[in-house]
Amino acid sequence: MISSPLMTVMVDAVRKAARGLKRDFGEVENLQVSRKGPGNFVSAADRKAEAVLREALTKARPGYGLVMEEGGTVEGQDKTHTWHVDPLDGTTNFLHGIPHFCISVGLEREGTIVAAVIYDPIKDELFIAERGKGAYLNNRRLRVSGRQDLADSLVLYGSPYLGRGNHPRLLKELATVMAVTGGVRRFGSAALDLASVACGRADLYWERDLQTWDIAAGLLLVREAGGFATSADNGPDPMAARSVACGNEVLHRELIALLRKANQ
Ligand code: 2AM
Ligand code: CA
Repeated sequence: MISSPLMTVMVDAVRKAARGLKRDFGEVENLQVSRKGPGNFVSAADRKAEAVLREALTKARPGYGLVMEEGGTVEGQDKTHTWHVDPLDGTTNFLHGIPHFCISVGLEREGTIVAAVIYDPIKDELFIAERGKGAYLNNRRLRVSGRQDLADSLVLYGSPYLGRGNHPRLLKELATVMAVTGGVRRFGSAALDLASVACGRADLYWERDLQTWDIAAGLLLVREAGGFATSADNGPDPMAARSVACGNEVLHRELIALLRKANQ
């Protein structure tokens, strides 16, 4: 387990915001049957969670900048530190009453992610990592899977929202990956997908058209768990590229080759 003042700040903030989200999720389940659905209610829940996170993080570290899904970018006096905050990753799941979503908070220091918290309030799973100190799920140290054969591997992916990204490209990539791997899953939370690779539940994950708050925390989890994470085009900086491919060293290399082949 990691105990540091920084981790305490992050975990406290995330747990506080999660209490509200969990309560609101209970309400969403009741709203499914209404004609309009729970759309506005979910937007409000998302904004409330973000406000809680923003207040707690800013109170503890006043000068740090923030990049938030709802509130956009807030410059801080301290130009070396930036929080990347996703108050509700897996929004579509939440909206439809599917219990698979999380809060994700990553801290960037001069271009490097140094601390990460991802919390799934439904499963009560807290994923944390600090650069150089390892990654943990609750109190257990994490390690990416050791599988070496694509044929045995479970692969996660994500697809862009309607009207966004490049669907034909994804379909080519998916066909290429599906043809040679053990199975594919599309769970709908980039942060939890990265966390799943970090803890060895899934072997590989790739997705394009993401934002920094979707992946900041998860990237550190994967790397601190001994995994490799690049952009989907094998670039060194997924945050800049807004895409990710990750897994253990051997399977990551194979995934990159498959994605390249699909795009030829
Ligand atoms: P969200 O739930 O916060 O919207 C789904 O594939 C995953 O990608 C989710 O983590 C989703 O975050 C994220 N995502 C971010 N931008 C996206 C986009 N343009 N299209 C689809 N998913 C996106
Ligand atoms: Ca997100």
